[in-house]
Amino acid sequence: MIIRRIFPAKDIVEIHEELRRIYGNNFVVIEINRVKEKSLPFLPFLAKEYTEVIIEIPDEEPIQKQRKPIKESSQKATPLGESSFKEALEKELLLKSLEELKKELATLKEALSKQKVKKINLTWDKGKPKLDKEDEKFLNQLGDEALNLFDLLLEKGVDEKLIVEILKHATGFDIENKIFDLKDQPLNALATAFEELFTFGRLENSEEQTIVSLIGPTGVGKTTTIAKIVSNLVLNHNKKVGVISLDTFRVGGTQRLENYLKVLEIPFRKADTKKAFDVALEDFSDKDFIFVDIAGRSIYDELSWKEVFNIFSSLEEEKLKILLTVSFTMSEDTILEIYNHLKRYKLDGWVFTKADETRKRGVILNVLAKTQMPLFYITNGQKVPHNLLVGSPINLAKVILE
Ligand SMILES: Nc1nc2c(ncn2[C@@H]2O[C@H](COP(=O)(O)OP(=O)(O)O)[C@@H](O)[C@H]2O)c(=O)[nH]1
Ligand SMILES: [Mg+2]
Repeated sequence: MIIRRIFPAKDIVEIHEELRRIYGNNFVVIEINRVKEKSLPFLPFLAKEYTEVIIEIPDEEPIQKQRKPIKESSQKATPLGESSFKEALEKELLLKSLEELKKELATLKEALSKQKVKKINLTWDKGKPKLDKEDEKFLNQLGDEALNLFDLLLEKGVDEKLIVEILKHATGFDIENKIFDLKDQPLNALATAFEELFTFGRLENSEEQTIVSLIGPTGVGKTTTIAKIVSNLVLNHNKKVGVISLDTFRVGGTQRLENYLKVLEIPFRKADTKKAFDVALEDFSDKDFIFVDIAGRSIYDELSWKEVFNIFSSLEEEKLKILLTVSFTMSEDTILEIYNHLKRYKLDGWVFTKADETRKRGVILNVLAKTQMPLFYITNGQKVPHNLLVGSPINLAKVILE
C-alpha cells in the first residue's frame, strides 16, 4: 500500500523517526519532495516549504502504536491526516512566523540600544569614510521626512557616512510601513542625534577656578568671542571674571576689548612676559574664571606656540581649558590641519565663529565626529554680547537647520 504523508518540518531525520514511531520498521520511503507552500494571504512575505513523503507499507495496515505525546508538538514534525493537513500547516506556519518576527524585533531593539552607548568615531585620516552595503540598505528604507533631512545635510556639506549615522539616531522604525522615519520634528530629532553622537562642553558648571584661553588663526574672532563669553558668565551666571591679554605687540589689538570690559567693570591686565602673567594670575586669585586673550599666529610658527604653552606650563592641567577657535568660513581640511597640528599641545574644546557668514555649516558636524572634541560655543554675528550660542545639541541643530 502506498501512503502519502506531509510534514511541515524539513528535517529528514525527524521525519524518519516519526514514521518509525508509527509504522515500526515496516516501511520503505519511495519519494521525498520539498513542496513550496504559496504564501499565506495574511503574511505575504513568508513563503514556506514543507516536506511530502511517499512510503510503501505492507498491505495490512499496522495498528497505530500507542503514540507518546510529542513534546512541544506544534514545533516538531507531526504526521497529519490529509483532511486536517492544510489547517494545521497554516497554524504551524503562523506560529513560526510570529516567532521569527519576535526574534527579529529583539535583534533590532538590541542593535538600537547598543548604538546609544557608542559615540561616533569616523576614521578620517584615510580620506572620506565610505558607505557600505548596510548603510545603503538603511537609506533605502527611509521615509520622506528622513529623506528630506538627508538631502538637506548633504547640501550643507556633511559627509554621507555621518549623515547615515545621524539618521540612525534621529529615526525610529515604523513597523507598520516598514520604514525608518524621524522620531520627532526635524529640530528635536537632530538634537537627539547630536546629543548621542557628539560631546558638548560647559564652562559655567566648573567648581574650581578655571583659566580659559582661545587659540586659533588671526581674525577668526577670538577677542570678540572672549568679550561675549565673559559677559555671559558675568551677567547670566553671576561669575567673577578677570581677563589677561598677551596680545600686546599689535597696535590697537586689545583696545576694543579693554573699553568693553570697562563698561562691565571686568578687571583687565596686559602681560608680555611669563612673570607678568603669573603676577596677573595672582591678582585674580579670587576670580571664578580668568580669560587669556592671545594674538593669532601661523600654526607652523613652532617657536611662538611653544612660547604660548610655556606661559601656561605652571598651571594644573584640569584648571586650564584651551579652546581651539575656527570659523565656519574655513574649509574642513584647513580646520583639521590646524587641529592636527595643535593637538600635540593641549586642546579641550571647539569654538566655531561666524555662523552668520555662510549657509554651508555642515562642516562643523564632520569636524566634531572626526575629532570627538567637545563643542563649547558657536558665534553667529559681530554683536557683543548677543551673538553667542553655548554649545548644546539643540543650538547646534538650530545652526544646521537655519
Ligand atoms: N560676521 C561675524 N564676524 C565676527 C564674528 N566674531 C567676530 N567677528 C569679527 O571678526 C573680526 C575679527 O575679530 P577678532 O575678535 O579681532 O579676531 P581675533 O584676531 O581672532 O581676535 C572682527 O571684525 C569681528 O567683529 C561672528 O560671529 N560673525
Ligand atoms: Mg584678537
